[in-house]
Amino acid sequence: MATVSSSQKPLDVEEDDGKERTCKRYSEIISTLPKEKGWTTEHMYQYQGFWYHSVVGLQGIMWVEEHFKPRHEDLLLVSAPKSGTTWFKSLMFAIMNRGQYDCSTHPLLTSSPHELVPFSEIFFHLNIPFPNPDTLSPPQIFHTHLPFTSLSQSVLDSRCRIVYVCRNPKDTFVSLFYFLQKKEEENPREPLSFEEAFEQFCKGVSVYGPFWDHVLGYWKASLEWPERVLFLKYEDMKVDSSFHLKRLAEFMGYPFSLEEEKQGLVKEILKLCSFENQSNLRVSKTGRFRVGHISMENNPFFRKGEVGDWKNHLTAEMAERLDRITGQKLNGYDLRFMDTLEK
Ligand code: PAP
Repeated sequence: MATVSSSQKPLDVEEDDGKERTCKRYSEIISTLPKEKGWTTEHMYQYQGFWYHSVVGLQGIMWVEEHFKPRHEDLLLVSAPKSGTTWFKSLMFAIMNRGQYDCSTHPLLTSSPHELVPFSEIFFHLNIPFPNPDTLSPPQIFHTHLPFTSLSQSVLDSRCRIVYVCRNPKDTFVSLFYFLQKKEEENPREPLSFEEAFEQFCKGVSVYGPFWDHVLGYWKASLEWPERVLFLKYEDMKVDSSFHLKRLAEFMGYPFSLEEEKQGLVKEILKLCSFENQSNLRVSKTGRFRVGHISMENNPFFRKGEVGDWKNHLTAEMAERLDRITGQKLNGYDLRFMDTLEK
């Protein structure tokens, strides 16, 4: 399969061999890749064993593979789409920057978490040398959806810490389907029906899918390098928030002191980042986030924020089928998903 080789070039699109030439080079590779009908785009492309939504998205991914070079002090948040990225971006930002802001002036009240923690895959499309690690003071938090096997050698060599968050496949599928529906107006073609999208998800043809391969890549890495990869679940953070927030802070290198705990800082951060609080902010309801010239509505990133909403959307047969696939794919690994909060 065609791949882009890793290099040590600086993180600067303009100093590259010209954006147009780079785009052309990537497009040539993309034209050779296996294709499938996309959920809301004409085609999805399979690259290094995973599926991608569009040519533009894949160009961004190839660029990250070639150029993204975090430093040792930086933190990388990784997630399969719709696994809790927005929530974990705010939690990690709030943990790292606590003490700098009080509750009334916190950037998380007026900015999208997607502005505060940049998404690496869009760097290429920004046309500016952003974010150039050499001009930013470490540490920074970056986010990517890249599968573990597609992380470049420079990410691995940096030995930066990686926080991976995942979510049960039934809620992830439902969340992804409705997110892409909301963005439908931006897409030229008729989106797949719920049933068609479900078929594709089961076959592994979903954005950054197969879902199970994405999760397993980081699960295995977390077992092999527990000091470098922290594996967290959306549902665990819902159920035992204080415990997992403290675990996250500890791993990031920002543990809560007893004094901070006594002052109620853990609870404060959880409240600030909660779905109830974040989804009701003006910036989330009507705002757009801007990174460089790219702008996107914040609202589609907040829907229900629940564990178990799949019950309102999947038939019993669909749920059984996904459970069966999950059982087969995770067979032999000590990894389970919680898909309901009911006992
Ligand atoms: P992304 O990977 O495309 O950035 P991501 O943030 O992972 O998206 O997914 C959005 C989901 O997280 C939505 O789930 P739902 O469709 O099942 O409702 C969204 O509601 C949920 N979400 C967003 N913010 C929070 C939050 N603060 N707490 C809990 N869930 C949240």
